[in-house]
Amino acid sequence: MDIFQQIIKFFRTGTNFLIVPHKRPDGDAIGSSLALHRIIKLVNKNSAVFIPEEIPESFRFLIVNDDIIVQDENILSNYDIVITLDSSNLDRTYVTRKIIDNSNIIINIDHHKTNDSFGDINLVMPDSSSTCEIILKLSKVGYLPLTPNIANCLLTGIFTDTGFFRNQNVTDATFESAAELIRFGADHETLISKLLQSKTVDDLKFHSEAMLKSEFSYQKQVGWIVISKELMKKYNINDYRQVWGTGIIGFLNNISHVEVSYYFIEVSDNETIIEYRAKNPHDVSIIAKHFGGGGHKLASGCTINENIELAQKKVFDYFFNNYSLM
Ligand SMILES: [Mn+2]
Repeated sequence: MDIFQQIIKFFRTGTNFLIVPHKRPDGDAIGSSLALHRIIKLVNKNSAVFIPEEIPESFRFLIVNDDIIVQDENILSNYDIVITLDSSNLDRTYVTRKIIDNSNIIINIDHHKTNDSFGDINLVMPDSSSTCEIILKLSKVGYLPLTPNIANCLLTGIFTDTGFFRNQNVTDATFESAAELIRFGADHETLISKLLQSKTVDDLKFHSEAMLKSEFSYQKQVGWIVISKELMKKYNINDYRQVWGTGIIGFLNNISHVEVSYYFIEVSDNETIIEYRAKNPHDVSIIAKHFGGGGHKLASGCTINENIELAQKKVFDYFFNNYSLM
């Protein structure tokens, strides 16, 4: 039996499902989680989504009233089947020891090529644009229900993970998936407006000042921006996770001579997140993985438990010694 059929069988035989996306969930993680959650409920099974942090403001419009999103692990009801979405390794998910002990099986559905197949069942499709595209395929193979609300969630993940069809992960299948979702009732105009045209004045001012701080090296092929807590605070970014919503991450790649760009985000005195974005043929997943992170060839990230200056030093030391590999 192929993996699709194996997973679909669980939707028939299982009873209680727990859906777990990756930490700091993005559009693909949230979209695929909400979509699969609703699909499972429509086939009359119990399902809950476990996200123990605030869902970013920019994706909250996707949530509908009867979605069950649990923030506190202690109030999770019974579950036997855990499905992780869009996570390349177990550490990237919110799955805890207790969740592993309480469940019978972990199904890992993902599209990161760095996925280490941590599940009991692994549906990993690195050629897929997004986890949402895999969920669409799963629903078609299994004749599972697709409503306009589900289609909206899946199209959101395709939009955000492909940078609205600009990234290298886009294939003819991506456009076909999007067309199919629109036929199932996804409202692409509303999604584009909610996802792209919902920034605040502070977001744009923050973006401008971050650009003024950009630096370049290596014949200007490498660009980076250091995003301090102070800079965030100046523009009312009270939570570092809002930085992604401002559109600054990856923005330096709009410059013709930039091949690779880095974004250092100060989380605390001993925690720095680094996001990497590249143009073909570079592969920044190598550097993210070196520091315990993961992601894709052209978009990856990691966390370094150092202050922002030391984190920069570590990344640059490694990067400039290994640039030819990337
Ligand atoms: Mn994804």
